[in-house]
Amino acid sequence: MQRRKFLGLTSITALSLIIGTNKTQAAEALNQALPIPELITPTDINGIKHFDLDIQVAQHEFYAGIMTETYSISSTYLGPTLLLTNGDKVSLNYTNMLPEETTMHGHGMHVPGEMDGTAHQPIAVGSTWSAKYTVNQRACMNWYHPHYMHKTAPHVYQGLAGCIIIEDDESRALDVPQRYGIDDIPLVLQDRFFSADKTSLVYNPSRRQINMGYIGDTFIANGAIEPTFEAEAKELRIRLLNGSNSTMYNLGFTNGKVFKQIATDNAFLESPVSMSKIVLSPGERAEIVVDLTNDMGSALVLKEFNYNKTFLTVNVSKEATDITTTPNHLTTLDAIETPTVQRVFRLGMNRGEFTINGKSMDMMRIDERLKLNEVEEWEIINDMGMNHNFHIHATHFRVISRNGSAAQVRANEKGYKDVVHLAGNERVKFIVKMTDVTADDANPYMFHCHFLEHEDNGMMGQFTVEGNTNTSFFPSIYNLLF
Ligand SMILES: [Cu+2]
Repeated sequence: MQRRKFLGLTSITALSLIIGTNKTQAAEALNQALPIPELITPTDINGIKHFDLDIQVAQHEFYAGIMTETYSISSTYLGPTLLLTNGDKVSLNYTNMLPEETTMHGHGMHVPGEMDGTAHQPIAVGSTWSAKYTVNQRACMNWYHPHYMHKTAPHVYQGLAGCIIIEDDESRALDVPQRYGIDDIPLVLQDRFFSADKTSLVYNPSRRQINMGYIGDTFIANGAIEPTFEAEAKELRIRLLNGSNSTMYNLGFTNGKVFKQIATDNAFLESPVSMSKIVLSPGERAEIVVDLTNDMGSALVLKEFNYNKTFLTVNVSKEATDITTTPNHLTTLDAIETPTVQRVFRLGMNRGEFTINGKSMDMMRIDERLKLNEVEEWEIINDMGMNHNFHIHATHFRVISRNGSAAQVRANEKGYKDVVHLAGNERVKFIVKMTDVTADDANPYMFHCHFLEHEDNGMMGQFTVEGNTNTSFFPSIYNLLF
């Protein structure tokens, strides 16, 4: 079939294309161990942890012997893991060495508007922008990625994303796996299209793909194609991130092995939830613990079942060097409060542009004005027949109903979330309260669909938060510390 296309071409062109095709067939995925993103050591300056990060053009080996051009953060694809402790004073210093402007947003980070890293805080070519704040939230895994107007999707696609692990006293005291790279691993799940010669990542979605998902034919984990991880015969904690642009992942082990979800986007669950499949929409995180104690010598395949792809093979090949026994009680979450404000957000489309409440994103328009410490109920209504999700910056929410029913809220979405999935024509209600940090008209927060093609094509809005903050989190005063 492929060759028929060449019939009308000159023989030389056809020959070169055929050679190109053969070369493509010869390209083999690098047979490799799962890359574990580096944990970089910050520089302590006057009690502030400085992380220096270079956003750059790079070359990454996905296929044996072939270098693929990427964007990355102080790496060859993706970026290092930033390990933060609740209460840390940090300065994430991003230097833009790309040939174009970008931004770097801390997804899930509870920070003031001017430190949020959205399109309102662009990083000019050759310049450095710093996100400075005091970490003030529970243990979880967040992530950093660009948030540039109309270009979030292509920038993330080229490789710009990294994990932020937050620890606190409670997480450190829990008997859960927490040896990074040994029994506690981040897993950034993505899918990509490569050029025929594998030297570049191809971002060129059609109108249909913008709507229905730009779903690559090659699935990657931490920037590797079907890598393997050598695990100890004990509990293994995997911090899953759906880092794709717009793909729903339905994950599980091919042997049906049951695992426990211990954390949602922004915190531990109160108790682990047992499951054999987990669905994650773009931007969502889930920490799972799989008990490999009795699996010595076996290989477990972590698979994506919607598209029948392998993400990772876990070889249980090492004796346990430190036993953990994940407890049945993990944390106590704050009680869900009674709302005093209601808002409705309808996800739709108008003249080819995605909309929220009939409006496409406008950086000059503030869509909602919130007050600090006011308890709000937001209803998100998906007016379309396609998948969407909904993400709010700088905070977490608690889902209280799905399609009008509290019983339809899944056991594993009862924790702190910052992204919630809505299948076609679904609706969700959640309770949200902004605390500690504010955002003004010049540096507002955003809410949006995290299917990046939808976000880039209008499905996003902006909100401010007004009120008196604790000055220790207020950057203009806090900046004096730097
Ligand atoms: Cu969407």
